[in-house]
Amino acid sequence: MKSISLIQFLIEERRAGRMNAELSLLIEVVARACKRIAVATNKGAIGGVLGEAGTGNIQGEAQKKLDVISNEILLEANAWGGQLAACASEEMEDPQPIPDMYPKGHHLLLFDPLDGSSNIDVNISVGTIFSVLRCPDGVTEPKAEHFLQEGTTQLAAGYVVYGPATVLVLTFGHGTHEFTLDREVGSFILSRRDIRIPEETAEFAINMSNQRHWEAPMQRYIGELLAGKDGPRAKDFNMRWVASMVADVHRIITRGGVFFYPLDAKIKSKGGKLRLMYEANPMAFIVEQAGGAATTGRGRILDLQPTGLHQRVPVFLGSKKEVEVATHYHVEADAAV
Ligand code: AFP
Repeated sequence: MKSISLIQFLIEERRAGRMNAELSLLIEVVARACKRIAVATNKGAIGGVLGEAGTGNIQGEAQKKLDVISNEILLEANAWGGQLAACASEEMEDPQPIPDMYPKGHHLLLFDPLDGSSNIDVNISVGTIFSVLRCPDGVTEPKAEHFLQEGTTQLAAGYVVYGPATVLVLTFGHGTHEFTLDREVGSFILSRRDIRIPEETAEFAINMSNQRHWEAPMQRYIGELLAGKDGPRAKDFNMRWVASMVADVHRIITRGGVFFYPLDAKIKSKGGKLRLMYEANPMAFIVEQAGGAATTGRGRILDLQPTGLHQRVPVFLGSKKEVEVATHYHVEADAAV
């Protein structure tokens, strides 16, 4: 098969009228920035990039050096291109405007610059997650409220996994596609087009150590999976948990499965663990475009009206059948109250 680079793929999508020039340039800029983050993460201890940065972020989390480095790489790369009106990041309380000396574009970019950073020092896959929105017409100095758009309005979403291979997975509403970084050439090459997630699966991902804090419907659902073929589901299920959402989702994009970070008594006051704008929404768009499903346990994630830039939500995503069963148990329990 003749190899198709990301740039060629984007040009073909533009010619087919499925995306405009400004958006495809923005995707190229983000992909190029992620190549620089891949170089930084690959250096590990000999690059002096492991360990704590000594600073904290808006989430009250200690920042890793690579959290800060990745954030700066993405901000710097996207400042001068002319495709953006502003950026927002997991690592920054407020949106970052585009410096006045550079032309402004019509897009807003949100990102988790380094997802799974608690895994960096132990050399487990981490990643970057991003989401692209349209900047509301007439808005020249975007504020947080201008980013609070439903996930259904995303123009593009993607993630890069920095693992044994560096892989970019992307959607802009016409299917979900995978590109693998050819380190020799320095280009992302199309490795899978129009990915489909199997509707059925026998593999689930959840942090089991939180079990005692889960709501009753989640206890029931996971209890039935663990009961296996002798239980009500009459099928054995296997479990995986990397604790890097990008890696857990990439496994599901690759071979199916279901991922949960449900609401539990420990995080109830926060509304969940994972962030809506730069974790749940982009992953939901990617998964749905690959034939999967993504809910909060009570409703479709992409239909949520955001209320805050760093808002947290419960996340159920992956193979459609299992997301539907788990969601049904929650909706049914709520109806019975
Ligand atoms: P960090 O970026 O702080 O490591 O958090 C990773 C994450 O947001 C997501 O990638 C994982 O799915 C989830 O948190 C892991 O949570 P637990 O540490 O509770 O397993």
